[in-house]
Amino acid sequence: MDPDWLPFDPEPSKPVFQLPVGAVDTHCHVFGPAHEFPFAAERKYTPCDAGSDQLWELRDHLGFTRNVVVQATCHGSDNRAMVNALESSKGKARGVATVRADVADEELQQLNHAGVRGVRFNFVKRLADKLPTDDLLSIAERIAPLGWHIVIYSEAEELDEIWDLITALPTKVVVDHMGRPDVGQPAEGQKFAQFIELMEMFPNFLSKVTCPERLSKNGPPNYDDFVPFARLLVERFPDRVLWGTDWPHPNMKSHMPDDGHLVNIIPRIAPTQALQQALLIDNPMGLYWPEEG
Ligand code: 0GY
Repeated sequence: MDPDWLPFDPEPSKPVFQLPVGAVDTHCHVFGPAHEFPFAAERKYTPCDAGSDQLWELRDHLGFTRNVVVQATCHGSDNRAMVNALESSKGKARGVATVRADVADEELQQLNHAGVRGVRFNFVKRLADKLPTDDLLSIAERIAPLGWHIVIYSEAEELDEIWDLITALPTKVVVDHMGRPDVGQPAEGQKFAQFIELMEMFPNFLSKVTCPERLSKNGPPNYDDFVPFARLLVERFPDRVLWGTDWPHPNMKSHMPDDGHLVNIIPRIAPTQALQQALLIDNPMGLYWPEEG
């Protein structure tokens, strides 16, 4: 593990907000354990181990019913740790994979069978080497017939650069962490307006209203500056938002959040029962378990 790595909180508080039965944590990861699932040679960080058993313990402690496990960049395009987590969840987890353009059809079929429903394109330079646009488009064309979607991770400043590429994608597109806005700016201000415009212009786009711990400058336990951004999206696009913990919170440097506190933010960004039902159950179920709808 990197010398400055902050491990996840092993004893998060019990949230005061009671999650509705059926709630889905749509953004979490597994790391290793490294002795079983070694990290990728091309990784940009080496985390602590954070295996699926610990993730299921957290799920039960917080009161979630299901998870979406997003392939972490420290495992590159070796999806075995994530797939192992899906298998051990007994149907209670679906996944988002990382694949390269030369991925075999057979591997895509196996991932689909294991419960993968999307791929992630990571544009954050500190996390992953850039994939050529042609490769991304070819991956998009290969996964579209499976009914998968594409998850985009980028910084707000990169939106201009990637706009044409992401708006041309033939699938549903999920943007991580609201496109990482600067929450020191007003939520109604000019900078976030570009992201709202993206959501308005392209109805195939969804946003995760996630990562107060990463975006907030006010910090824990209330993360006040994060709230207006997430609430604006939840209220304006109630059927196109998703929530997740981001456990085990890779690359946090300022502090390690208490996951119970993160759950307590939900009623502040989704203040009515109808908004909570959409955010926590209907939207993720439609994307990851449509057959149960
Ligand atoms: C996140 C954020 C980060 C890392 C990863 O896959 C990853 O390594 O997603 C980050 O460092 O900002 O969404 O988990």
